[in-house]
Amino acid sequence: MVSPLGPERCEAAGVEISFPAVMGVVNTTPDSFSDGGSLYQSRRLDLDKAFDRCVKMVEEGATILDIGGESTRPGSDPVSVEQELERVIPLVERLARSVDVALSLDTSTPEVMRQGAQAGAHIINDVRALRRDGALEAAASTDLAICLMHMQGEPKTMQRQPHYSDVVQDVSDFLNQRIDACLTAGVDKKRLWIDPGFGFGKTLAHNIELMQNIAYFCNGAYPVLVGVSRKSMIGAITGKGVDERRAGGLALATFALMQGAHIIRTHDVGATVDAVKVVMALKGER
Ligand code: 8Y4
Repeated sequence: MVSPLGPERCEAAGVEISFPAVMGVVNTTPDSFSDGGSLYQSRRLDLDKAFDRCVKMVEEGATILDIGGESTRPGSDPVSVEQELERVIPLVERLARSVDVALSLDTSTPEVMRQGAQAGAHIINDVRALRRDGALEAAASTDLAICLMHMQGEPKTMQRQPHYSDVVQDVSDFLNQRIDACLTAGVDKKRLWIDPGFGFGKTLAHNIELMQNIAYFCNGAYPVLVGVSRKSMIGAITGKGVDERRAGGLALATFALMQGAHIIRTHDVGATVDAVKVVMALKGER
C-alpha cells in the first residue's frame, strides 16, 4: 500500500510530510481575534506584520501555512473577490520567495486559486470542497494539492439546525462525492486530502462522534486534515472562552494523531509540534 503521505503525496504539496504536519492558521481578515494583536492599521492589512507572524510560525515548526482572506467563522458575511485577492496574494508572493514551507490557500474563490497558484502556493484548502461556480475547474487547472472539507450549509447559517441521519456515513459519502467530482475533472488522486470539517454545520454531539470515528477516515486512501483549534466544541466541553482553549485543542489534536490523522490545522503551532513529536515517539515512529 502507498503511504498516504509518502513521496508521491508529498510531491503535490511540494514538501516532505511523511511525519504528521502542523499547519499554522494565518487569518488576514479584520475580524480575526488571533493573539498578538490585530494585523490591521487604519483598516488596511499590515503586510509586514502578517509576514512576521508567518515567520514566527515557521520558526515554531509549522510545515504548512494556511492563508485565508475570507472569514468562515459561524455567522460571518462574505467578502468581495477583490478584497480577498488584495489580502492573500501579496502575502503568498512574499512568503513563496522567503520561507521553505508549503503555502495553503484557505479559499473557495476560483480567482484566488488561480492567482494564488501563480503566486507560488502549494495547496488549495476549500471549506466548500470546490462547490462554488468555477472552483472545480480553477483548482483542476492548477497542479496544487487540494483539501476537500465537509460543511453542511453555509457559514452564515450552518449552526442553526445541523442534521444528519448518520454523521460519519453522511460526511464520508459527501467527501467521496467530491473526490469523484475532482477525479472526473481530471485531478490526479495523489493531489487530494480530506477533512471532516469540525464545527462546520455540526452540533457538539456530531463533532464528538466524528472525532471518535476519525480513524475511519484515516484508512490510508487520502491524507486526513483535522482542524479543531479554538473551536466551539472545546468551549462546549470545557466552558472556556476562545482564548483559553489551547489545552483542550491539544487534547483533541493528540487524540486525532493517535488515530492516524496526518495534518493538524492550528493557531498554536509550537505546542502542537510538541504534541506531534510525543505521539509519534509513543507510536515508535521516529
Ligand atoms: C475560534 C477560532 C473559533 C477559529 C472558531 C474558529 C477549518 C478550515 C477553518 C478546518 C480546514 C475556524 C479554513 C474555522 N477551519 N479548513 N478552516 N479544516 N481544512 N474557526 O477545520 O478556525 S476556519
